[in-house]
Amino acid sequence: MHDRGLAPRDFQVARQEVLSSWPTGAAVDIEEAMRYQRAMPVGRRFAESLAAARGRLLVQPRAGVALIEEHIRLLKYLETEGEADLLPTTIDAYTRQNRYAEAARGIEKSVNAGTSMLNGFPAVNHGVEGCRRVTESVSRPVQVRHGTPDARLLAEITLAGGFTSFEGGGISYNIPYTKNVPLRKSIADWKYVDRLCGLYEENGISINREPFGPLTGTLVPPCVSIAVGILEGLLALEQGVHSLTLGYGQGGNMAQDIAAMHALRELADGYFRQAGHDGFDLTVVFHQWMGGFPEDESRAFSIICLGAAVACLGGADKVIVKTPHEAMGIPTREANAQGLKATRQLINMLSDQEKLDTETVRQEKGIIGREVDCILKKTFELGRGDPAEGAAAAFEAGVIDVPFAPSIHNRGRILPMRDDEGAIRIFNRGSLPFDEDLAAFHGERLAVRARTEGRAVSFQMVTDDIYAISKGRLVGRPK
Ligand code: 8ZB
Repeated sequence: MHDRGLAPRDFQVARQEVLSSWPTGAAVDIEEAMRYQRAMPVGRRFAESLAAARGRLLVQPRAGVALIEEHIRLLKYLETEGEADLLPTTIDAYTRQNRYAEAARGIEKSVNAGTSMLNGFPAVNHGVEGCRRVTESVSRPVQVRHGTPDARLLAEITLAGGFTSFEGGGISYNIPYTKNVPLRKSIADWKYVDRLCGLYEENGISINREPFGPLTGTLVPPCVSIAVGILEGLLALEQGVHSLTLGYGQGGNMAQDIAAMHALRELADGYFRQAGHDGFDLTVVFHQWMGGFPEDESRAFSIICLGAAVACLGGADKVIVKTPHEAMGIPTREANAQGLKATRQLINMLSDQEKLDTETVRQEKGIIGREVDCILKKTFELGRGDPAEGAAAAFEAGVIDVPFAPSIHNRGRILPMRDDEGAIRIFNRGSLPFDEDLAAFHGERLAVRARTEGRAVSFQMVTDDIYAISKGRLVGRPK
């Protein structure tokens, strides 16, 4: 197998630079951090909790506020009142952009205001000791959730701070989140993050890694999300990551969503083994609807519960929950717990039932498999077998194309829309390397909808679809 692991010497040089780039970096002593992690109770370890749950669907919220004590109270509430299995720490937007001086002002303002003036927890500013106070205060594993293209310092500080899982990837935390960051730069910076996790791993400390599956959360075809997840998975495994969770965001059509979850697990497993990896621990996470929500809380619960059902029927290991406040912004802790409880009720009721496996689900899974194979075959050709070079070249060529992404390094030429049953299909495939049969399949499905609605397939359908769910429907039908 080709060894693409970051060279030890390059990694050491980069670490010095990263740790000296902001004062709190100096407190990271990796030997001491490993001793600290090794002494943590197994109940607060993410990878071990995922592995121990096999078959039982775990529930996790998103949450993060500016101040340590306030953040601890929030997590404790979600753990006790919300009965969350796994806890998050959502990082604020300044920290995600490495703007630590502004994060510091946000902390100051929050102290003065007596409430959070940041949209998440500024972990870099709070430093190793601040992070340890958080992770030590709860009895569940805590994951870092963010959206950071260069997360090297954030990873150093949070892993030394007792976090045991780290979300993101060089593609999924660049393309949907930034405008100008070159893909080759973010992929290189994430090799550092994965190598850091790999280093902990080699020292007997498992750190779970979770690429961000939903991407823009806006009519993303399953094949695009899955292809990116597999590439980021390969990049993580190459650096020595062992516990890997790949994600998928709810699209809305149940058969397609269930099929996508099964396809994600099976395809990823196949590609990883084909690349010579084994002994990895792969789990899958389902994200409840990442698109626009209605303001009406009862209607929001309906979307949350459909997501909970599909997560269960699709065999997810974990579900990330939304809240009835989604349309309004950051939820109160009470609303957050409500989302958790609604999800839990549904999961409990479905867990006693047999999994659904219909002909339609099998068909959808077959289609997704062929699509992903087309995309990845071309990607590996372009990269001569290297997933990093392949990913960069594939985005340049539009072989991978994420709809509605802000990045200039994404072609943005594909046009996805819903078919007559609400499944996400592709109207204009841009440069996605589909064969003729696949292209024809998408066209046929969209023609059925056009007939039903008595209008031609057009960009108007895309716009209608984007707002449909928040207006109470799945498919954006004409009035
Ligand atoms: C890409 C993820 C977006 C989702 C939620 C948003 C949205 C962001 C926080 C948060 C609770 C926070 N989100 N920041 N939820 N606390 N600090 O992530 O509402 O659903």
